[in-house]
Amino acid sequence: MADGKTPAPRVLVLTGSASDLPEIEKMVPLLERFGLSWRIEVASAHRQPATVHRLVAEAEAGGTEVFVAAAGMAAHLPGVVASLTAKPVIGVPLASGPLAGFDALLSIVQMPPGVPVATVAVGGAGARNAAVLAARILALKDPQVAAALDAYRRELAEGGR
Ligand code: RP5
Repeated sequence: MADGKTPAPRVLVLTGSASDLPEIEKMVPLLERFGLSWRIEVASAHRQPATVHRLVAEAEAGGTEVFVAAAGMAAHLPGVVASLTAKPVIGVPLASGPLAGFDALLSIVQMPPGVPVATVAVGGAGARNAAVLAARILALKDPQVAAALDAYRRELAEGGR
C-alpha cells in the first residue's frame, strides 16, 4: 500500500501479511496528523525474505528515517529489519493465531545485544503508539513535528485519546 506521495517515506511500515493491515493501519491517522510521510508494505520475513531486504535497502537509499515493523506469531520481521538498518526500528506485535499476540511480543522484544527493536504494545493500540514514538524520534530535529506533537499532548491532557 502506498500513500502516493513519496518514493521513500520518512516512516516505512512493513507488516508480515495482508491479514495484519486492519490493525497496523490504525497508526495512519496519527502519522497524518504529525505530517509524516509514510508507506505500508506487506512482506513476510519468512515467506518473502528477499522482498524485505529489497524494501529496506530502497528505503535506506531514499532517506527513510524510521522503520516500523509489525507481525504476528513468530514475529521475526522487526528483528530482521533492525539487522538491515542502523535507523530506529519500532516493532508492533500483532495478535494472530492461538497465542493471541504473546508469541509475537516475545519474538520482538527479546532482541540480541546490539540490535534493538523498540517494542510497543500488542495490536492496534501498539500501532498507534508506534506512530507517536516515530513522531517523537523525528521531532528531535523537526520543529513542525515537535509542534504537532505538542498539540497532540495538550489534547491528551484535556482527556483526548
Ligand atoms: C505472520 O503470520 C503475519 O504477520 C500474520 O500476523 C500471521 C498470519 O499470516 P497469514 O497466514 O494471515 O498471512 O507472519
